[in-house]
Amino acid sequence: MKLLVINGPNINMLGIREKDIYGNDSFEKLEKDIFAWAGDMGIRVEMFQSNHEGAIVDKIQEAYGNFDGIIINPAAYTHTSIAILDALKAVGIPTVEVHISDIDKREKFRAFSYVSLYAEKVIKGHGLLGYKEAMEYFVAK
Ligand code: CA2
Repeated sequence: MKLLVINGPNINMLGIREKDIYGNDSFEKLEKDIFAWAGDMGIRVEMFQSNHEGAIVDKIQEAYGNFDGIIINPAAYTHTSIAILDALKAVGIPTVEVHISDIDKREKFRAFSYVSLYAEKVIKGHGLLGYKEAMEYFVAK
């Protein structure tokens, strides 16, 4: 099984500020953890991070026919991007949406997610372990 893990804008800044919300771990630590978990689970993962909406749409389109699942934390684009929602719908790849924080318990504008209209599972507020949970979900499927 091959999964594509996509992280949106500013996730590469993890561990630098807002540690009370996103924790102390860096983005590099998250990448290392994801590859280690993938090794343990016997699956392959590719990781992609971008601060640009169009680049994320391009990556989702390129995933067509090449991945069994997508794990996506669209970050701020969660709440704004119909383009990312449409790209996910266009490729039809099973998708799990992950949020490090619990977006339902923060500012009102974070509670709505376009991507949730497509994602078959949404994991929020479980910190970086949410990505592991998403991987386990695909393995169990
Ligand atoms: O909780 C999540 O995973 C989010 O997707 C993270 C996004 C936020 O816009 C979403 O509403 C919820 C933010 C990504 C990281 O932002 C940082 C800001 C400052 C310092 C480090 C990271």
